[in-house]
Parts: sequence; structure tokens; C-alpha cells
Amino acid sequence: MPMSLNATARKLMEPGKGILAADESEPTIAKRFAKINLPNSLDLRRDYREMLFRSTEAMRNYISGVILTEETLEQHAADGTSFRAIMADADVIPGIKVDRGAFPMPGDTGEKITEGLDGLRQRLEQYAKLGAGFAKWRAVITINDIAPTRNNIRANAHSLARYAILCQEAGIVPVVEPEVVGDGEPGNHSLERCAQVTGDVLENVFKELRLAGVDLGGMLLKPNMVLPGINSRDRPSVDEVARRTVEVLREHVPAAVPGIAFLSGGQTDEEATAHLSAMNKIVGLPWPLTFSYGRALQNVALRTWAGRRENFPQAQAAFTHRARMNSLAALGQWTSEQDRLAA
Ligand code: 5MM
Repeated sequence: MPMSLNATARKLMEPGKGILAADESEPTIAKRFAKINLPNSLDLRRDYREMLFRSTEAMRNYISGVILTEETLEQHAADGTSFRAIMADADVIPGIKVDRGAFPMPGDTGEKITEGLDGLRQRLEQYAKLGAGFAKWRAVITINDIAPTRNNIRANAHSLARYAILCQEAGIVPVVEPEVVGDGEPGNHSLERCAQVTGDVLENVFKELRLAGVDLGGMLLKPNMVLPGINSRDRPSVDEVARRTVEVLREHVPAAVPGIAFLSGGQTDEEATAHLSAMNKIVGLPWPLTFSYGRALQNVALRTWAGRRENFPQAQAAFTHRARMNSLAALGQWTSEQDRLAA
């Protein structure tokens, strides 16, 4: 019998585990590869993802699910083993990014609207047959002098709700990702502005999810942390970020949601880990908190791999270290000393 939505969501939130976001679209992976002077070829993309998914220690102990792209969901390692078989072996749930990307919103506010609803019902049926247990859709919310507009927040929240209910109909757990972007331009907003916008966005998202009839017990939320923009003069402490993030979430995220898995959003690896750990030290949280990081899990592994299969062991060690640090953070047990000693 297939697992219930709630059981899948809870398995993704297993204590001490989190989600690996490996769903870089082609333009994004091309950017990541370009930084280490690699072309964006099919073989290199396969090798890179094989290196990650065959990090057996990390996958077995610290990772509950991996967000894949359409390409990777059906891909095989160089020796012909399917990525899905590699994940099944490590008891990791395969997930899939189902949005088609964020495109400029009509008008000139600099905002984006995520596309991909047309044909989504049929695609989800196919993904479910291929074994996807969860699916992710990312909405991008911009902060600038005139944004976010009410129109953009509502449009993105509505799309998230339409995607989420379609996922649940297909027996797939929606991982709802409304990202208030902190590392884009101009990026000079304060921590408080991020808190206010994040609260507003979450309020609208849950309003639309309820209107669409989404079962809140059968979904996960993937939000940004409350942080100042990348070019802001605000320098909040780790504890301040943790406190404000939890305050905003408490105010706007119903306790019925089985878990929250944060995106890293351009934070340094150690910041993303430290913030998560500090949040998990706060007592009486209504939901478990973990990671669903892309860059903050992959940065060092990507550079260490450098496009060479012979570097797999070192790159896998780097990935395993980061995954273990974030596992400790998901339990509220991470320390910077441990991070450095073990590095
Ligand atoms: C891995 O990147 C994901 C896909 O982004 P694009 O569609 O823009 O290529 C992205 O949605 C990611 O899952 C989240 O933003 C979390 O990644 P970070 O790096 O912010 O933790």
C-alpha cells in the first residue's frame, strides 16, 4: 500500500535528517559549473549527481529525500544503475521539481511569477509512476523599493496552492517553497523588512492553500530564513536571526504542517548550519525544523569534485561532512568547533 501523504511528510522530517536540493535547472547548473570552468554537458551533470547520490554514508544517515529534475529522475549512473535504485538502497525518497521556472511578472516592478501549471496534472501522474514521493515548486518574491506588490504575492500564492492540491491528488507530498529572496539586487533591505514581507507572504500562501482544500498535514513548507538582504548594513547575530525567523513562522504557519525544511538562500555553509541549529535550540516549537539546502550542502563538494571522477572520494567526504553538520543542526546540537575540527 502506498504511504499516506502525512507518513511521507513525516519520513522526510525524520529527526537528524533533511533534504538535499539537487534540482538545479539547466541554466543554474550551467552557472555553477562555469564558476569552476566546466562546460554544462550531460555527462558532467550525470557524474556530478552520481557523486552526490553515491555518498552512501551521507545519504543513509543524514538525507531523507532528494529533489531531482526531470532529467535526473530517469537518469542512470555511469555503470547503468538507475539513480532511483541508488536512492532506494539508501532509503532516500526521490522528489521532483515540478515548476518550469520563475519568469518576469508583467509590468516593471522587477518581480517574478513561477510558471508550470499547464499540464501539471498529467506530469504528476507520470512522476508518481516513476516513484516520486514529493514535489517542489518555488515562488520567488523580490524585495525592492516598489516590490513585493500585492498582485505578485497573491499570484504566486495562488499558483503554489494550485500546484499543491494537484500534487496531493496524485498522492505526492507538495513541498511549498515561497522564497523571499535575500541575495538578489538591490539586496539592501533590513532584517525587519524581510520579517514583514515573509510574514505577509506566508499569510497569503496559507490562505490560498486552505481555499484550495490542501491537506496541511500532507505537505511541507520550504521557506527562507528571516535575514537582511545581502547588501544590507544589518549584521544580526545568529540568535537574532533564529529568534525572528521562529517568531514569524509561529505567527503564520499552522501547527498542522508536519515540518519546515529551510532553503539556504546564498548564506555561507556555516551560517546556514548555525542558524538552523540555533532555531532548533528554541524550546516548544510546534513543528520540526530541518534543511532543504542546495548550495549550502553542495558548495565544497562541487569545488572538490572539479569535474573529475577520480575526485569522487574527496568530494563525497566534503559532502558527507556538510550533511552531518546540518544533521546535528537539525537536532540543535551543532557547534562551530565540531565543524572545524572535523573538516
Ligand atoms: C537547487 O536550486 C533549486 C532550483 O533552482 P532553479 O530552478 O533556479 O535552478 C532551488 O529551488 C533550490 O531548491 C532552493 O532555492 C534551495 O536552494 P538553496 O541553494 O537556496 O539552498
